Amino acid sequence: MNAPTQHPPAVRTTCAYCGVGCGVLAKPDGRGGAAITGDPEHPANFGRLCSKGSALGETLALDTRLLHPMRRGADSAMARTSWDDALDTVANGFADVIAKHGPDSVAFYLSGQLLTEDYYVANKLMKGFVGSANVDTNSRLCMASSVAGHRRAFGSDTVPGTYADLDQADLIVLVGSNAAWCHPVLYQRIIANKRARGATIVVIDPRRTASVEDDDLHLPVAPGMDTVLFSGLLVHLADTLALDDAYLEAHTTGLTEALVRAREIAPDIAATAAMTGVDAADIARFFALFRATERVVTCYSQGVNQSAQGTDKVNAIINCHLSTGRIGRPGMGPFSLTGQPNAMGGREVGGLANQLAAHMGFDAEAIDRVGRFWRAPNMARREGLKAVQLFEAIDRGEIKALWIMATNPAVSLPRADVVQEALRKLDLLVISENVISNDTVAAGAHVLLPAAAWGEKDGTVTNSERRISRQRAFLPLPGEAKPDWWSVAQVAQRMGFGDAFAYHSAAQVFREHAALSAFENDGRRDFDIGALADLSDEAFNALDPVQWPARAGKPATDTRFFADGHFFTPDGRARLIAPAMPALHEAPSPAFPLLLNTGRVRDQWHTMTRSGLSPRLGAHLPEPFVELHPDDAAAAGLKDGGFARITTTHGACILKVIVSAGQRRGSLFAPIHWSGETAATARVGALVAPVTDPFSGQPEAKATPAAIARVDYALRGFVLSRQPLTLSGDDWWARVAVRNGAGLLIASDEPASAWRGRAATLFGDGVELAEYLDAPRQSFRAAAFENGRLIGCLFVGPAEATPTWDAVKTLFEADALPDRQRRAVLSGRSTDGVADTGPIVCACFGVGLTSIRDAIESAAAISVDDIGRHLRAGTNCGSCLPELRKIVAGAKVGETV
Ligand SMILES: Nc1nc2c(c(=O)[nH]1)N[C@H]1C(S)=C(S)[C@@H](COP(=O)(O)OP(=O)(O)OC[C@H]3O[C@@H](n4cnc5c(=O)[nH]c(N)nc54)[C@H](O)[C@@H]3O)O[C@H]1N2
Ligand SMILES: Nc1nc2c(c(=O)[nH]1)N[C@H]1C(S)=C(S)[C@@H](COP(=O)(O)OP(=O)(O)OC[C@H]3O[C@@H](n4cnc5c(=O)[nH]c(N)nc54)[C@H](O)[C@@H]3O)O[C@H]1N2
Ligand code: SF4
Ligand SMILES: [Mo]
Repeated sequence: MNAPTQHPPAVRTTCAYCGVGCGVLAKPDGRGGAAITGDPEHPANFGRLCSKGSALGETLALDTRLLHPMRRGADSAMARTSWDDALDTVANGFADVIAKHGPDSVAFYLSGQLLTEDYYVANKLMKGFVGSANVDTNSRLCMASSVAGHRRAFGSDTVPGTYADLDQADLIVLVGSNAAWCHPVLYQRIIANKRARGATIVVIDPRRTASVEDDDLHLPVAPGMDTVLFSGLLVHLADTLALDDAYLEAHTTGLTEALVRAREIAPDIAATAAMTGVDAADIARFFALFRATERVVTCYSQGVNQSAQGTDKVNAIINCHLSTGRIGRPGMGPFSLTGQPNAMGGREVGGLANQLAAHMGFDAEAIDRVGRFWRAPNMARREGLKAVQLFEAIDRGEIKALWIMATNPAVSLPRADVVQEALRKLDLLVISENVISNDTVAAGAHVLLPAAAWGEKDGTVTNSERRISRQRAFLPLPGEAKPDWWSVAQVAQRMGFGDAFAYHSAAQVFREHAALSAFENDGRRDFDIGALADLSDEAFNALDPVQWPARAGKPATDTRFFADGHFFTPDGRARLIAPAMPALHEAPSPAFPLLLNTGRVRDQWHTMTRSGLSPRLGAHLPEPFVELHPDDAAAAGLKDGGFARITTTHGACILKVIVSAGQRRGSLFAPIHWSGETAATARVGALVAPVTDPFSGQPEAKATPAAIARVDYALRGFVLSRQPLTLSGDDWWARVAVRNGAGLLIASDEPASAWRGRAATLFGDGVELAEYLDAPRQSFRAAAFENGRLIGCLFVGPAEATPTWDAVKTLFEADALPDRQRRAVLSGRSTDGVADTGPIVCACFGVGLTSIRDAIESAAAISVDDIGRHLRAGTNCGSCLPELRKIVAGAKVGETV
């Protein structure tokens, strides 16, 4: 019947990952997979994809998926159940708790990875029908400070600019944004502007990241001190008569207070330099550049938002744009880069506990308006609990029933171990998930609901430039998976709210959401997509990417906001805000002398439930690590490639050490991606303090006082197996995706002889083991064969002579091995000349550092372009170009990189 067609049509959809919101063409292969390419017609990427987007096809397998509803039995074990039973359990469970303890004893915890339609239905159920505003989202950990800053300055949560501004700017300031790794396609657009038009780039980040090229100005600001820098800039602009007095007079209020405060915080360049730790000459250069350049875009992300002073940082930045009138015109403006694919959609529906719906707050007029529109019997009348407070209330037993959708809080919230324990206290924990296990599921759900995943979902997402794009299904729903909006609507119906939740399609939900945005709006609210409220199902299916505002009856002309100088405050004027004097929430102490900064790496996404499935992505930075400055490493006796225990008041981790001069002295950087599922001891969120910004409630994730100490393991090595394996005991391990199997990188204090005993247990009885033990040298190698097929490898050796796995991995990944290769496995080399390419730099073509260095040393390549011609590295998605440039530059000055 449904035989795979030879040339199935490509489906236009949107990338599963970041807020750039790239258009993707997915061509199903008829066997559950798909070929993925960039959509040349999508205005966010014009056909480009980064390494993560390009590898989406490697993440579609169903092995780790939750495919059926599950319910916890009397014996505490999870067992498969019917949708009917699962939905009844959720509906009755919530109704019981509400009846006994009131509406504020229940909560939803949502995510910027939900579709707008999922988000809308969940928000409506809680805020209009349950009668509580306890709906918060992982956007609280992500964009909340930008939202609060926008609302203080503009009276609305508006991102004024568009991506085209990045093509037209002459100065682009990246503040707390590692866009080269986190918004790669946008970063390539910035670099294209630099190359073509000579735009200048300034990067403000305590670390020298991949986003800093040699000729860029890098200001290694002391953690948390951005407000000082931008206060100093405001003072400089005022003192050098660079303010736009006419604009300030016509369109703003608050300059005097903001400037008086800025002078208190940062009276001059010397004071700014002293507090930020940045060289005074570099600060002067930045100030002069900003002053002299009309077309400036200031992009900011988590180095700004995720901070105990995040909202003030946002306003300190916006103050500089408002006071120079550089907003709402081509090539200029403050630009908050959103993280998740639908961070913006979540804000549009009101997914945050302090928003109601459609960019309306909890004023009486808005409550009345939304209540009438929804015909809601039970409107929430005040703000609900924000994420960190919400989980504290769970820990205290005040919240008794929680529904988590599309987020993994037992990894991603501060004090993640405490969060994981708190979840166990709930009377009812419902989790809607794509995967059958993660650290949150491991906390013990009562009901698990299988959700449609990327590739199966159907609805809309909004990117950083307010552009709404369709995510379209190109694969059938597997097992009994269902869209998230469907499960919420089903539960609502079972709670007695059938009329308001009789949805049968995403299109129907979208139309209602669009109608609410326009309801009694008349231009008073920024968010208005009334023009889309009457889309037919066909038109919704065919919808091209569209930017808001899209007001009914108004042509979509210039999509920048504030070009007319009108803002959404009561008096229509923008507000300059006086920030507080910034201070670290907790200064380093003798016990915890360093500051732990946490963030992202190029090829992993959050808790790795999707990106962790791709062998290509796993090759770039395969192990959880901590990066620190050579001086701090020397003081702690740490060596590059060794291990260290990082400790804070809240928890501890053991991570691989990377020593890098790009780190600021006194700072540690550790990625957030590894969890209890993917590593032995790398739950970095467990170390983070639960401190929040006073306005946004967003947690500080970049500056927790920490200590570091060396850890030595006697042996190091790796395991490759066809089935995923876990190690018990005190061994250190990290899981890595490999083709046709699973990999573990390991470190251990058990002697080689003990590993010989473990090999048989690891690979199972009845396999044929080829072994090699050199006890005096502490080296053991085993290859396991089943019917002549290589099914496992275990290599351990002394830490000074760690066996590398590249050649063995290549042999293992090949499905059928010729005899001579089979014999060669234990040598750790291939006889076919499969060279050890070294750590992977280019994920698209699997090109490693050794190959690149060889090409440079043999003079075959002297530039990044040559490397592309000889090895293809960097010629597909371009995500590795920043690293290639560093390697070439390093080789030129004879450095090792
Ligand atoms: N590869 C990849 N890309 C992603 C994601 C991912 O998981 N992986 N996640 C997406 C999501 S949800 C988000 S929110 C974005 C985040 O994107 P980014 O915000 O760019 O990423 P982060 O690495 O969290 O932090 C950015 C930088 O802030 C710096 N920083 C720390 N403290 C300070 C400070 O006090 N001041 C300043 N100026 N800088 C500071 C850090 O050193 C870091 O380099 O990325 C999105 N894109
Ligand atoms: N220390 C520290 N902590 C941080 C950060 C940091 O920089 N430092 N960054 C913060 C930020 S900005 C963010 S955005 C968060 C991200 O943190 P999380 O949201 O916790 O991380 P994810 O791995 O993206 O979790 C998404 C989960 O939802 C599932 N999922 C994906 N799509 C769907 C879907 O459509 N439906 C359903 N039901 N499930 C789905 C996935 O399988 C996965 O388990 O982490 C935050 N935490
Ligand atoms: S930049 Fe990369 S991760 Fe982000 S949307 Fe585009 S392809 Fe996806
Ligand atoms: Mo985020």
